[in-house]
Amino acid sequence: MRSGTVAVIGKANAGKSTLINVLVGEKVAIVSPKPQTTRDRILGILTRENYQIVFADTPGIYKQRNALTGLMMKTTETTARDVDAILFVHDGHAGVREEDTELMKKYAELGVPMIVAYTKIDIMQKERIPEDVKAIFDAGVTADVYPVSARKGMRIAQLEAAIAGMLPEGEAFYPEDIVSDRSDKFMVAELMREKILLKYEKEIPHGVAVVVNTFEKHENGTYEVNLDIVCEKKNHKAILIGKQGAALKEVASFARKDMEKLLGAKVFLTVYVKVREDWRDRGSLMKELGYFEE
Ligand SMILES: Nc1nc2c(ncn2[C@@H]2O[C@H](COP(=O)(O)OP(=O)(O)O)[C@@H](O)[C@H]2O)c(=O)[nH]1
Ligand SMILES: [Mg+2]
Repeated sequence: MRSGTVAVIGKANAGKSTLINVLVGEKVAIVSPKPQTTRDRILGILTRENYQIVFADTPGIYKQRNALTGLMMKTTETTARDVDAILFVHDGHAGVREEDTELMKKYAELGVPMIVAYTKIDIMQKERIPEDVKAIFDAGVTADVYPVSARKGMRIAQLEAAIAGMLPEGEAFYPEDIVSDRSDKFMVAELMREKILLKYEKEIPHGVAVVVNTFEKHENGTYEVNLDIVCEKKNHKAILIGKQGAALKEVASFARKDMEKLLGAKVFLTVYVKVREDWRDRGSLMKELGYFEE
């Protein structure tokens, strides 16, 4: 038996969370076309007969802009140092630039085995793949490169085998039916945040935190969920709610459907929008909203 933890590293939007979801075979991390979708470290666990891979999804590599992105970058850095292997995810569709190969080298040199997943090959010209792989080698990156598509599930089995091959011998750490280290309550908040990321533009989704106040299962099997969407500005609140509440009603309804899929039961969802001025710059407020410094 092999087992170990794999840090999933790469730029914002590279496709890290999507890749973990397909490897694990369940949605353990939310996904959106916007950067800063993943804020916390989340574990996704894949158990087979001969190995257990514990993927640590990370917020990705950021320039520090405020206390939240600062904490997100720190989460990425500490995760990369404290694992058995690194899976560096590169968006192949975006091309290979020097800054990309420099980043790959930086992580390859940490002394932890690393491979590169070159993803999104479903939306790019196939001819470019060998040229890019060569460019990565020529730049001096000492890691094997695996072209894949998470969205279309292309070449995922090869990537999985390569990742398993990097892990040390050892017993499984988690029971085989566990796919995530996060609670249903956490995932419910994340699903709400995902729908906000998908629906609203610009600063609005990045300034939002979701706080679950009630998460209760009733005797008849249904769930009651009450949550707050906390935003940074009064005008953001107005946009979030929309004309006669139409926008909020729509996102809440999308989120509720996903929550029902996750929980396998009917969900009664109540959502309030609250304003906490500039919470992303205030450590104490961040803590209150569920973002901790460890
Ligand atoms: N076409 C395509 N899009 C992808 C693929 N993987 C991820 N994406 C998209 O890329 C965006 C960012 O994905 P996400 O997993 O949130 O990236 P992360 O920030 O690295 O975790 C989302 O819109 C995904 O749907 C892929 O293999 N092919
Ligand atoms: Mg992510």
